[in-house]
Amino acid sequence: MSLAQRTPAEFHDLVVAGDHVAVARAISLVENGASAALHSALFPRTGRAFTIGITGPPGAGKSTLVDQLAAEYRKRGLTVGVLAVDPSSPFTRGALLGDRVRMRSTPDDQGLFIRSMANRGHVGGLALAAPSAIRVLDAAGFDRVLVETVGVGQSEVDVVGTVDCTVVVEVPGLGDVVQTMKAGLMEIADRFVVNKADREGASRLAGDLRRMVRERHRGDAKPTVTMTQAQNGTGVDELADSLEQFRDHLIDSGALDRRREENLAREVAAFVGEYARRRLIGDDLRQLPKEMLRDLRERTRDPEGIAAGIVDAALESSREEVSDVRLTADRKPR
Ligand SMILES: Nc1nc2c(ncn2[C@@H]2O[C@H](COP(=O)(O)OP(=O)(O)OP(=O)(O)O)[C@@H](O)[C@H]2O)c(=O)[nH]1
Ligand SMILES: [Mg+2]
Repeated sequence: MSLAQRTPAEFHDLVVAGDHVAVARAISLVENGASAALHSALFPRTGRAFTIGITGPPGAGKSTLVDQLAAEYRKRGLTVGVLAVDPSSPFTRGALLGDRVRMRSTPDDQGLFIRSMANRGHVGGLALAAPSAIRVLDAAGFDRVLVETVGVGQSEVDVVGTVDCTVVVEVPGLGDVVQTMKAGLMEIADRFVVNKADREGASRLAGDLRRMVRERHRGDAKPTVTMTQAQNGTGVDELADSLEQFRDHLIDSGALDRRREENLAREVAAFVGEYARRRLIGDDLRQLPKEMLRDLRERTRDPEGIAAGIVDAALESSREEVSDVRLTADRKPR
């Protein structure tokens, strides 16, 4: 039976059973923003997977590393879902980095699912679609979910705010620890990886990172620094060990629940913004009232002031509606 012939409930059951075709379809629905029923059906089934974001500059070897890490987890008997979140257009990136690695699932391994996600202009963009796609993989029962994304500061996608653990991948020759600090990576990294350890300067970079962590990091779970050669898998088992240690720490200390609660609350805030925007002004910005467009053009009111006005007016009128309803109810004859 094809997916199209299934009822929504049957479809959801297939996703939860980890059926690769159904999972792929569910992620497409999420990407296209047409999935409210799917979200509410799957959400209660989530929270089991440990989700790991792998971030770093273009060409650092993230895909190669994710590939190897997924293989390492499979060796350990764990199932893995992989999401490569790619905010840039295939035209610029593909041409720029002709040697980028594309990950592929092995068709006969039901325990490994790989999918890439690009911004196809859906409302809210990847920032809102990515956490939902991660949850599809979580609901599908994958033990570990790996999410590849380019580093902060270069991307509108804040995958970091949606995963349980963030790995920052650095490579020798692309920068130093001062840049790491400036880019705010110290704050987001739970684990550092120095990839391309076969290259000159790798040991020095790792040493500098370790020193920086010792000096600057507060809290009990200091980020580790692991050197890897993703190309041949060297260091990947050590990385998996350190990720599993971090997971144990998060669970034992109760920090995992706190982190997830914070992430979900942040997502709620993002959705409030998105829904309010959709409800109040829609997708076609030329549909803004003519006098607002004129005020903007003539620079008599600034964008923030107009936005605040729109939201305040909507809240005001809904408050009036509510009190109307109450008045009517009060007047009901007994
Ligand atoms: N020398 C060396 N090259 C590596 C290593 N790991 C990956 N590479 C190479 O680096 C290039 C880029 O690797 P990718 O895995 O595509 O890097 P990426 O970070 O996913 O790149 P984008 O997704 O385009 O940002 C490829 O040619 C890899 O073969 C390594 O440990 N040593
Ligand atoms: Mg990649």
